[in-house]
Amino acid sequence: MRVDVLTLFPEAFEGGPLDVSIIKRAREDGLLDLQVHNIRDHATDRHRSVDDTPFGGGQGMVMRVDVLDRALQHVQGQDGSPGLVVYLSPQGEVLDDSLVRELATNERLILVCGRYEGVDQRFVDHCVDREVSIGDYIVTGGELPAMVLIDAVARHIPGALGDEVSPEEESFADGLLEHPQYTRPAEYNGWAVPEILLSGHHAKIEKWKQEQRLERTRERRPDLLGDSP
Ligand code: 4HQ
Repeated sequence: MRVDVLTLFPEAFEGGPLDVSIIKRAREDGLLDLQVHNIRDHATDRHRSVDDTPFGGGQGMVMRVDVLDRALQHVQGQDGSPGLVVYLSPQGEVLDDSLVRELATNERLILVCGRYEGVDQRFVDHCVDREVSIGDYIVTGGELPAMVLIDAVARHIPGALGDEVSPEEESFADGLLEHPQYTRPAEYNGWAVPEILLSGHHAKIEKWKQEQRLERTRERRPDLLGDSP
């Protein structure tokens, strides 16, 4: 899978979470081809402007449609497939497991990261296929949301999880939270691990884990079970 990122801060993608662990290996193994591009390279005036004041007034600056469109056309021309163009914004549909899986079916994604007050609406209307939010809160730019999306999507590329993590056990598909986890020592500071986990009764342990998952989901995220909180 190829993922292109359009950003004013390409350095935000260097030496971060996409350069370690599972995602680092997926890139090294050629399963994920991440290409980061600087939107400013497509500015045309002598000040290399990428933003301007909003029509109709209001605070802050808006990213220019002409610069964004030139950047996008340039990047789309680098590959046979135009890719699915995704703009990260709080106005988008909220990212969840089903949207992550859907995005992961694309051979190419182009992620557009906004800064300031966002991008000119004409870019969204004419150039963007999907507007996606990582949740109902504001971050400073689309770069962190893009990294979250790339990480979550890359985990669904066949072979990306290698053999230390099973795609089956990591699944969110049955819509339940995970059971609690414990490791040695079996007792610390008088804090004991649930006895059942030390019993060796495999079937009973599996039943206990499933009960824990259901109980936790009912308690913490009843919305996942279709119940009101
Ligand atoms: N922003 N999910 C405003 C977000 C965001 C989010 C990114 C802030 C875009 C212009 N993006 N910029 N939440 O808060 O995706």
